[in-house]
Amino acid sequence: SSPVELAAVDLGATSGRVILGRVGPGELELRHVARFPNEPVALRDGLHWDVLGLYRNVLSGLAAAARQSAEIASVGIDSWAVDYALLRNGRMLGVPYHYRDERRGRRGPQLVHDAIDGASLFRRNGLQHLPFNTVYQLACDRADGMLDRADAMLLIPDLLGFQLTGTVVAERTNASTTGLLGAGARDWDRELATTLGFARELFPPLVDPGTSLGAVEAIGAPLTAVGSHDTASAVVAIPTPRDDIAYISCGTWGLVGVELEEPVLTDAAREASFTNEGGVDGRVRFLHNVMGLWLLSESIRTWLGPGASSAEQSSALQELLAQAAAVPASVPVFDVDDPRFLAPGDLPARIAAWLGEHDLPVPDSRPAFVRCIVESLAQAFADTVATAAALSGKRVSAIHLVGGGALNGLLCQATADRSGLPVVAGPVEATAIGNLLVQARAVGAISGSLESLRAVVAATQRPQTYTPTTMRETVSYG
Ligand code: LRH
Repeated sequence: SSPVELAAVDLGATSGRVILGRVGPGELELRHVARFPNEPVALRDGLHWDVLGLYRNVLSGLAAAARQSAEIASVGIDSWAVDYALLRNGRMLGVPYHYRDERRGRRGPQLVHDAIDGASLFRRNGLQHLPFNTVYQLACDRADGMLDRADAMLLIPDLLGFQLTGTVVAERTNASTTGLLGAGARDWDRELATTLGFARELFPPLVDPGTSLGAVEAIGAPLTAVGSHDTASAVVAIPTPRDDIAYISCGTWGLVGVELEEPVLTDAAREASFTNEGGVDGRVRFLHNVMGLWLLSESIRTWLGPGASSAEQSSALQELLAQAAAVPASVPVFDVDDPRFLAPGDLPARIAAWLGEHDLPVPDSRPAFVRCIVESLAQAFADTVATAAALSGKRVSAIHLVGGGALNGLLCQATADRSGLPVVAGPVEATAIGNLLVQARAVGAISGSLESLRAVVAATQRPQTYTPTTMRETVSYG
């Protein structure tokens, strides 16, 4: 088979991109075509995604891709998980909410747990309790009377795919983050939906990654379902076929875990806040959501004020990281997973309050603050890798860190030091690569198991290895 050109649309919580890929056996080349910010909008009723702006940018990005490529064989879309639009007769009912909306986060779990307790829910859906899981958000919509008129619930990539093709489906890896798929069978849990008062028709037919979803007329290529949950695509692109590794998909979130064949539905897994999300090819992504680079980006946003552009924010971050490298690693460490850090706003003040409550010193400069965040993240990454190994019984001899976090050398080294394991960092564009590889296999340009897709990544990408220095003194909290 000969190489093909494919387009990946990858939407993250802070920015989106359209990337062209040339993929064939042992071949993988990326060309960045478009990059655009993804800025939430606060309305009176809460925090929303600007889905129309995103769709417009996807369309113009795809048009630019079509101009730059002789022939695009397929398009694939992935984004962050859990969020959705409600529709009736193909028409959107309102603007999708952002998972960081605080009010819904407070109401949803209570509404659901009135009908089913957390432990029973975990046994059914295998998901980590996050206050924004789709099941909780839908419970808010139901309480607000918003489900009365809806005849479909489409997750963000499925929503954009529907606008491009008219096809109504639910891609399975992303659907696994709703809390409404059975952990074992990976089909909609109709009984659970009925218990919660959600109509059957809300949930579209499930499709697996690799399914062709119809033509995108604007560019004369078919849309192919990929691991449309960005984390599922990122895990496809881990640059090794080896099994004895843990991964960290590090962007806004740090998704830390291992890949398994079967879910782990034990009480211990639930108590450790582990999740069993659906991976490509039926694998299980057994992981825990660590708060991630959000802690850095939101702190910078607070320090620079609301007027700063995303370019100004990222150059401020680079500068502070360089200064933070000179701060000793023996800064205090806080629990990055405290839910108080979830909502947008003044994070440095909330971190300072956490440290004060735990009788720990508050860093006295911005570089020291940044170092404190980096070390706290690294400690959580290290602890979570150890817990993933213990809960799954899997041997872990290296950590693969993929995504934007791979550019953060301070964080990669701190993770190596605090875990005592080598950290192999990269590729940065793992999500787009996973998206492209699944498309390439679907159109026949490459073939084989996930391991052989990963071998293509290993053969073409150059990750950087961070070796642990002798374990420094590790600080524990709580
Ligand atoms: C990362 C991510 C993560 C989800 C969160 C909502 O982008 O998809 O896997 O838990 O966003």
